[in-house]
Amino acid sequence: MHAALVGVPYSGKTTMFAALSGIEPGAKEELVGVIKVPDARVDCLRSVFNPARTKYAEFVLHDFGAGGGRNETIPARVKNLIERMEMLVFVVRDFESAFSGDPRDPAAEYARLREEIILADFMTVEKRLEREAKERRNPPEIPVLKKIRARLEANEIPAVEELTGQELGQVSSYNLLTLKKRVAIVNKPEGETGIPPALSEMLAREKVPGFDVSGSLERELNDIAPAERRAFLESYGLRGTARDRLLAAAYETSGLISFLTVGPDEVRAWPIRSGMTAVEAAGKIHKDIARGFIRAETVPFDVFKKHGSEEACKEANAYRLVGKDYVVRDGDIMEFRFNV
Ligand SMILES: Nc1nc2c(ncn2[C@@H]2O[C@H](COP(=O)(O)OP(=O)(O)OP(=O)(O)O)[C@@H](O)[C@H]2O)c(=O)[nH]1
Ligand SMILES: [Mg+2]
Repeated sequence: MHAALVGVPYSGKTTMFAALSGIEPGAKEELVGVIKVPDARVDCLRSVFNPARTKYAEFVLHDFGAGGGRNETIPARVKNLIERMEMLVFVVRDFESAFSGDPRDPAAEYARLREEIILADFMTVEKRLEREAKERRNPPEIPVLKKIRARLEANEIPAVEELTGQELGQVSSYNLLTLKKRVAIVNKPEGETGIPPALSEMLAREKVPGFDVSGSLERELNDIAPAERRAFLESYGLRGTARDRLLAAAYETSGLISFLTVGPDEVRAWPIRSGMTAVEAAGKIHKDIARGFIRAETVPFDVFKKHGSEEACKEANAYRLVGKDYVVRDGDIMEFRFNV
């Protein structure tokens, strides 16, 4: 999963990048941080299998800097870059800033970002439809684009649930910003918490998960020994880090789950969309495994843990044989049988 921090200048994107990724950035404009998604199931399986490699799911965070003019909400250069992301993480400022000319108004800032992605997509869609009106080639995505344009014209974010998987596929090459998953982070001063009601209402209306963080405070965690971080956060009344909350929000809003693979070579978590079948999950590992799929053996992690080992699971008949259409569940340990 690739996500970009998006916000107006001085909202604290780079501060948040450092806080969330644990990486202290240098002067580079464009920052990439790989966050390993903590997973107690992987920790446990690692202790059982003692594998050569352990791989956690990864969440890749990008900060594309500001660039462009100071008055632009999202500069064109950044817009081109965030098009390639799967998720937008909006950062809105809720602290007094000596740099920004704007007042402290996180709801207004969020509204600006929201308008900006609506406008950007409207222009993309409108341009395409205008060209189509001249060319009259009638490609299959035209009705979908019209549906989307109607939403955007009404200043609404098109609801992904209203489009079928096929329709989404037809417009996927347009990389529309409003069809991406969104999460909002409210950047608070140290010691303050809470999302202002005007903003929470906006977020709730469009089902965008949001949470409040003091970016500069959480960034200080980078200078604190890991063992002391929890006590530091608790002294500010905080439970869990900004990173944990971002990952939880991101997984929830994208409907992501993980299945697991185990063995002496590797214990690994594989993030997939909830609802994927065994053969689709196999394809995440390798196309050949999906192509030559015969069946899979699976056991839920909790059941595995209860028995404690592969041998004990086999003795207890805990493994299930499943076919291509089996819907994979969060925490399933999967072993695929295939022909190449
Ligand atoms: N008081 C306070 N200041 C903050 C906080 N987060 C960031 N700042 C300050 O606000 C300024 C801008 O922060 P950045 O993290 O550089 O903001 P940015 O969004 O990356 O800015 P550009 O990349 O220039 O658009 C810096 O001086 C930060 O120290 C915060 O939570 N509280
Ligand atoms: Mg920055």
